[in-house]
Formats: sequence, C-alpha cells, structure tokens
Amino acid sequence: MSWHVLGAGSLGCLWAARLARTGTPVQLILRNPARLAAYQRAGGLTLVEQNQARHYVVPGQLADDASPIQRLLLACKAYDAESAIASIAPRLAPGAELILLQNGLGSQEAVAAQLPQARCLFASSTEGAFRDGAAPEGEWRVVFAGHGHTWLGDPHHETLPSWLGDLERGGIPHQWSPDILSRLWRKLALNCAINPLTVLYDCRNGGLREHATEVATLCIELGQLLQSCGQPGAAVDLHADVQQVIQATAANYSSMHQDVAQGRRTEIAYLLGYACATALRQRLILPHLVALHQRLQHYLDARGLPSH
Ligand code: NAD
Ligand code: KPL
Repeated sequence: MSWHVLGAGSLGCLWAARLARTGTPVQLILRNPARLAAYQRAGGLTLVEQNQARHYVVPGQLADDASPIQRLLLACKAYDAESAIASIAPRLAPGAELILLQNGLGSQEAVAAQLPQARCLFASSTEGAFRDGAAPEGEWRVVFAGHGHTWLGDPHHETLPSWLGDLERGGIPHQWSPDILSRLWRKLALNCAINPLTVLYDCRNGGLREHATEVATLCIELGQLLQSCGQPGAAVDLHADVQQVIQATAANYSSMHQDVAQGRRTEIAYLLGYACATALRQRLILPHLVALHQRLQHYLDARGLPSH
C-alpha cells in the first residue's frame, strides 16, 4: 500500500525519505507542473543526517494524478492545509487515512470537516528539519536538525492504525497518543508563551529570561484557557515547562522568529489567533494574551506579512 506525501517541504521530505529507505512505497505530491519538473530534474530527494547526505529516488506526481490515495501525510503549513486537501479530495479511496502534521490548532478540524468519509489522525511533532537553500538542489535537500518525537492520535477513535509498523521500520520516532488534543494544546500554549515575544523583542529564546514576568503572566492566562476548554492536563506545570524550554533552547531562534526574519508567513492564526478566538467563545477575559495577539498583528502588518 503506497503512502502519499502532500507538501514536499522540510517535514514532508524528511518523512518521505525515511519511508522510502526501507522500501515502503511513497509518492510526493508537488504543487504544480513547474515544481514537478524541477523535482524530476533534481532526480529525487536528499536527506542530510549527521552530516551524511543520502539520495532517495521518490516518485513525484501532481494533485490531479488519477491514482487513488489510501494513506496520506499532509505536511504543509497550517494556512495551506484546507486548500491542499481540497486539491486531492476526489482521489481519496474509501476508508482513506490521513496524518495531519500541522502545528497549532484549527487547521486539523477544518480539514477533518471537509472529509467526513476519511480517518483524520492528528500529529504533534518536536522533530526539526530545514531545507538546505545553499545547495543547487536546495529545495529537495533536507537537513534533519536533530532528534525529536512525533505523537499521533485520533480524537474520535482509539483503534491503532495498521501502518504504525511502516514508521517503526523507517526509524520515525513516534508514539500513539490516546489524548492527542491535550498534546496539541500543550504545544500551542508553549508556542504562544514563547514565539510571539521572541518576534516582538527580536531575540533568541534565551532572551526571554529578561522578560520573565511577562512570560509568567502569559502562562497564567494560557493555563486558564486550557482549564476552561476542557484540557486541565495540558495546564499542569505549564510555566515550569516554558521556563525549561527557554533554558534548553536559549541559543535558538523560535520558528516564528525565523519565519518573520525570512519574510515568510507565520502560523499566527493557528496559535495566538486560535487561543484568543477560543477564549472569546468561552467568554474568558485574558487581557495579556489578547494584547500580545494585537501587538504581534501590528508588527506583522507593519512588515507586510499576513496577520490573520
Ligand atoms: P515547509 O514550508 O517546509 O513545507 C510545506 C510544503 O508544502 C511547501 O513545499 C509548500 O510548497 C507545500 N504546499 C503548500 N500547499 C501545497 C499544495 N496545495 N499542494 C502541494 N504542496 C503544497 O513546512 P514545514 O517546515 O515542513 O512545516 C510543515 C508543518 O509542520 C508546519 O505546520 C510546521 O509548523 C510544522 N513543523 C515543522 C517543523 C520543522 O522543523 N520544519 C517542526 C515541527 C513542526
Ligand atoms: O516549538 C518551538 C518553536 O520554535 O516553534 C519552541 C522551540 C518550543 C519554542 O516555542
């Protein structure tokens, strides 16, 4: 049974290469004929792990290919998820299974609502990968930035999918998570407490040690939000965890900081935007979180980047 990977970016290529290396059939779905032609000229993907580059010949195709799709990894950004899925929806076989690998919350529900006939699994990943823009074939050369883990789960069914063995064989570190929503909420809260402030103060994660009171206040409000939307487990020790992540990643720039620095669209709508919209629906007043959202929106507007 073949896998399809929709979104041939950093994580999509990382997954495709690891599935392909154990002989699991996998196909990459490219955005348009020009990108498919460029990919075919490059002759496949290159994955760099521990300074070792290996090439993988993973076939590419377009969204309107005729072959049915049974297993799909959706590996685009949250803001592209709905339109990407719409482009392949007619190809989904009965009982198709999808892994939605987007950061934040909101896009997964929107995709699942579009596909009532398919099984949508949600994923939360701490793996890191980036495209090596410096190389001539940089688009398709992905550097695995280090160790991490991916949690997978289905908010509606506890049954384990039959293909977890493909991930095992490919060396994709993963765990089935019966409470995947709690994991996604916790990651969202961490990202909301750290990423926007690193953008606004233009600092590495470690720079937030100089804004400890602001971080602590945000953690209190994020904890209230998690409690009020039925995720008390995700609120436990949130502030301590945020402080620990700031310490452990002190020398790094957050993913949102990197996006803004490179003039790329951020996933604000699926992080702070989702948090503030949920608070509003719950009639929960979180003044610091709302003010942070507004400050970040103004900051992005001023730089001509989408803020919604
Ligand atoms: P990316 O920008 O590197 O790749 C996304 C790819 O999807 C791009 O190549 C884009 O062209 C493609 N795409 C978008 N719309 C498409 C469409 N309609 N048809 C075909 N292709 C389409 O993104 P990424 O860094 O791999 O991140 C994917 C998701 O994983 C994001 O939500 C991100 O926050 C999350 N994530 C990334 C990392 C990381 O280290 N890169 C780590 C954890 C989580
Ligand atoms: O996930 C992160 C990111 O940069 O997106 C961390 C390192 C946890 C900071 O929020």
